[in-house]
Amino acid sequence: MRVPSSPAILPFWVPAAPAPGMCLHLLLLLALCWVGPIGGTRTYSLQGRWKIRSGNGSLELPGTTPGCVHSALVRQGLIQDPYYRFNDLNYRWISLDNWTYSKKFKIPFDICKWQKVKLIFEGVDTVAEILLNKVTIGKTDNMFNRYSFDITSVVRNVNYIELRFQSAVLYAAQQSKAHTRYQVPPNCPPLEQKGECHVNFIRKEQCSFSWDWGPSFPTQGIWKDVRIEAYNICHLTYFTFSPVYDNSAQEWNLEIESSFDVVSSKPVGGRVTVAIPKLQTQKTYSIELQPEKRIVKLLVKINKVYFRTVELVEEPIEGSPGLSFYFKINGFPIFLKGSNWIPADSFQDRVTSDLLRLLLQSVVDANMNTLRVWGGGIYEQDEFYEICDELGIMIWQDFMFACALYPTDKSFLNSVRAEAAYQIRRLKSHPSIIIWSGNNENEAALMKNWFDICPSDLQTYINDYVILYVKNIREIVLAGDKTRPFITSSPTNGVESITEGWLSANPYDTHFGDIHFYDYVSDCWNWEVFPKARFVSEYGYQSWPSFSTLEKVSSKEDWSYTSKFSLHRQHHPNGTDEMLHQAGLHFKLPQSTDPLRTFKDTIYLTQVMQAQCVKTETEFYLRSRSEIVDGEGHTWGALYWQLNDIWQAPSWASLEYGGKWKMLHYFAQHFFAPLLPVGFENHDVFCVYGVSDLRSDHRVTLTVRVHTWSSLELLCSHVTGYFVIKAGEAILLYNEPVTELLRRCRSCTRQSCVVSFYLSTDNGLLSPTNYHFLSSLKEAVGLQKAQITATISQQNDTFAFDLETSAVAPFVWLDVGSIPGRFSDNGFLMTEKTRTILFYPWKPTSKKELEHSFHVTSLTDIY
Ligand code: BMA
Repeated sequence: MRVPSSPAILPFWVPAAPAPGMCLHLLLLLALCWVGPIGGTRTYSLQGRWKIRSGNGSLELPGTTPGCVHSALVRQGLIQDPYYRFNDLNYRWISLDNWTYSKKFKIPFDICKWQKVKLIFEGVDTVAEILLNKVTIGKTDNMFNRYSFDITSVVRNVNYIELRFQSAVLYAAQQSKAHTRYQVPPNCPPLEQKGECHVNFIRKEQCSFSWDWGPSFPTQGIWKDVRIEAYNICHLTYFTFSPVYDNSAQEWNLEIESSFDVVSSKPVGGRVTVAIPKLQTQKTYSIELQPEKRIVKLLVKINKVYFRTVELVEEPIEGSPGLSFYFKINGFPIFLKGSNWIPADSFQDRVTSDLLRLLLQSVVDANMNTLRVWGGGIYEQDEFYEICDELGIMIWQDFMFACALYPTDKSFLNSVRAEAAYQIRRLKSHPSIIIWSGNNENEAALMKNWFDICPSDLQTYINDYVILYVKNIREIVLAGDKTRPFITSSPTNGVESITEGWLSANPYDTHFGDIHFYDYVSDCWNWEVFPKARFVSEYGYQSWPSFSTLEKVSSKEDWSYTSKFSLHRQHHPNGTDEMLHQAGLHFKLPQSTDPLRTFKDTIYLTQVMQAQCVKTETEFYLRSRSEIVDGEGHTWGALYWQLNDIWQAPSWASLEYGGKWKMLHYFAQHFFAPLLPVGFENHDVFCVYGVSDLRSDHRVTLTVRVHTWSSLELLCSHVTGYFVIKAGEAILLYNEPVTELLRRCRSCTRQSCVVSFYLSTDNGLLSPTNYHFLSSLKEAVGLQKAQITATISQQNDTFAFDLETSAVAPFVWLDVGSIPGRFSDNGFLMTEKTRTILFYPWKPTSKKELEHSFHVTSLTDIY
């Protein structure tokens, strides 16, 4: 008898924000008992030390598995940190070489006693020929696939294994060249990205050939587990499950799928016991398996508990052409608020459990409930999804295709088919995943003709698109998982795209599906520039990471906004100018005569600009959920681009490489709060909406305050009567012409005053305090240089920063450099003389260390 892996299942699973519901972890155990001779499995891990050799043998070094060549070279001191300065270019040779991994090993049990022996790779990156004892046993060409090779006839007690890799860059070029019938664009990334070409011809992390926020490091190596499995009679190769609701019996069943390799030449009889101890559920089934590969499906009735359900609702909306696009989780409409996830590092072996937990905890701490695992990266590690299950983070899971067209020749399709089937099987038991999506922006790329395709050739590419995402991936998804929706692309028009033949003339139609929206030119403080769409799954603005993050990978001569280094790290064409343009619309640009000071001030200002822009845009989407204006609205999702960074560079991220929170992340904590007042102007009328993601209706009052820039004394305050905000709703609570508001508050002008406001419920709940600027801050009158001091004290595991200011201070930014941790709030508008902010360290630190590293900046410091 043996007990295979025992994944946790999470019935009645509720997304984290706003109020975590009951999340019950159940342990599912599958126990097998064969009738007849004793079977069994022995496993031997091949993780650990391997030998790595360069193509011509000039370099030989030890390497660790899981890992890659770059990491091995770093560990041996043969190269520096690949992220340091221009090392991405200096180390390009590594990915252009063809490396070999090898290992001699002795199996610690008598291999002859086993009928079947398999070599299993959970992940090979990417193109390799595999030899065991000098015999080729197979080839790999897809880093997203799991490979299992039968080595029964080749394996001995002492063995020599080799993986002869081919450079991913050279392989991609070769594949593209061999595709002679027509080109499959894009050929190469924009020059600014300093990347490699033809990434669409290899099933490898697409951004590893560079992206507009990331470097080119096309790694080679064994990036996941590798082991030998030996067994007799019969072997369970995997088991997975999904909850299925039986409508007629009105009860839940657990559909368990298990796959067996029956080695015995005769049928094998046995018993399978499914046990869920927490539910006191245990059932035993008798099975008989014929020789060869067998799949067994069992249906187990589940009492008492409910499972997470998901529904993507696309239905007509009154007063609006088109269809809705929103998610119902457990029967309740949920506004998806969050951001987009990219790989946490170019070298996956550096992504530790601690780092994953830290990044995902930051998602929850910022009141997000959803992440989109973007299609240009990787299907994440098991642990990523396990943590999301646990923390209640919903996942929009893309398939790994992005911003490109793809070939559909037989071998490519076979590889993708195996990848899709495997990933569905691996991931479908995670309740955190709520939707599968075929690709990132490839419907848009075709229909908006990003790659200048001749109209007469378009049909060829459309056919390829339908073959890949509809006839293959979609079919595999639907066959493997009936519990979640599938859409072919993001953005897409959903069922409207299907009606138009799977590709819509305008995938950015605000009346259907999701959209991506980027506009770096228009004034982001003006909400009228944003689309009133059903669901916005990408939007954002760039900023620079903090100086303490950049300092680690740069040297003195790099520390200016226009240095060679700064330009090198900016992969988005025109990105540098766009940030300054947007910041310049509302702020004075830093002018210090000290270049280092100007650099630091500019970093600060780009973060202010980004935070303010994404805030305005997100708040617009949040308040557009309950209304239709000119046929548009009913917005039920806002996922900004992007959550995290892959290295230290300017990007759209709100978390820096390593996890430090940018100002935007602190802002997200506010604008994604479950109860939020949103202020804005509509033709000189100041309006406030109340937005609620609370689970029940609430009686609220709104407090509106007016402050003058020139004094810490409050000018005036007004509290409204009671309003009821229904669960999940956004309603107008307040509107007053700005002139009247100013007149009421003595000598106020747009330039001299600022408005703040918050909601309070009658059971004591408070929203964050929000604010509205009545003019650009470069025109503000009365702002004084604020002297802000902090007294730091330790309170158990946290530290209190007691702040005192001499004047009203916008965008107060507390920084403790490289000390890992986050503040309870940051980047805030300080309108009161004192305020206490907490610092939550992620590693042990001391008051002394914090005092030493502490620095505070507010807007007037950079003027
Ligand atoms: C979208 C994303 C990414 C990109 C981002 C910013 O296109 O899907 O490809 O990084 O915009 O340009």
